Parts: sequence; structure tokens; C-alpha cells
Amino acid sequence: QQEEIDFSIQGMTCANCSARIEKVLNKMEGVQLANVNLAMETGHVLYNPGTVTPEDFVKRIQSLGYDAVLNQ
Ligand code: 9UX
Repeated sequence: QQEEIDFSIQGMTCANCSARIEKVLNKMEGVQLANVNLAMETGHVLYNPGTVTPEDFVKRIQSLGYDAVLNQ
């Protein structure tokens, strides 16, 4: 089972920020693929909805000191 979500990310100021968020998201249980775009300030994740939810991505990103808002 696979779902995808797009969201915006605030607070990234250098390429290490986006790489860090991308790495952390890709390590989360249930995440198949996560991409973070610094210039666009966006994130895109393919995930298993039975294992993890978009709200979990927001919380994880916030725990790193950034903010994220899910696209509806
Ligand atoms: Mo670049 Mo982001 O030095 O927290 S990693 S600003």
C-alpha cells in the first residue's frame, strides 16, 4: 500500500538543512521515498499509510527545528 503527500517546509537556509531533513524522513518507518527541495521549500514523501502518517512527518520535521505545512 502506498500513498504520497506534498508539503511546504519553512526554515531551511542551506543545502545541509534540506539534506538533513531528507535523510531523517527516509529513515522513518513506513517511508519508501522522501525528497526535499531547498529552492522550492517543499517535501514529497511516498509512504505506507498503515505504518506512518503525514502528521508524523510534520512532527519529525518540527523536532529538527523547522516547520512544515501539509498540502491539502
Ligand atoms: Mo546550514 Mo541548516 O549550515 O540548519 S544546515 S543552515
